[in-house]
Amino acid sequence: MRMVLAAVTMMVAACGDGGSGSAAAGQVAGTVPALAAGTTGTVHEVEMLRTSNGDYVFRPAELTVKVGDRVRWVNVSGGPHNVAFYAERIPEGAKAFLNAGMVNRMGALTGQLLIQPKAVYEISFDGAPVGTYHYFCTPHEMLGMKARLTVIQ
Ligand SMILES: [Cu+2]
Repeated sequence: MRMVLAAVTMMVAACGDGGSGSAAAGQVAGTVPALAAGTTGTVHEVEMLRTSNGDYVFRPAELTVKVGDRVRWVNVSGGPHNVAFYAERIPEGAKAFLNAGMVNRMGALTGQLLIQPKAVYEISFDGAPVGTYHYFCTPHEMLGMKARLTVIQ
């Protein structure tokens, strides 16, 4: 019986998607989540929210990621929010890169609105031009909902 249990445990571990909280932390850290092909980097989360002061913010407002990483924006509160990049404030070549890589765009460099709480929007920076990307939230730009992302090699 003990051997059967061990075999089942190994199968779950091999799948890597069992949602098992009992796996050793070291094993989890070495596991690459199922993402788009070629994406092996870290996933960074940025919250989109309305603070208790009534400010609309991306948190963190400044983030540095590596080429190959992904950024996942999460609608926490105060939505709808989105991610839209300033065409003149992104690196050379980034416009074409983003327009090709942003899913469900509302327009050039403009991601879809996230309406439901906890809705997410992800962009892979695999192959992205390095440099600083300035972006904002279309509904709340005038309220100062702006941030920047720096992509390094
Ligand atoms: Cu917003």
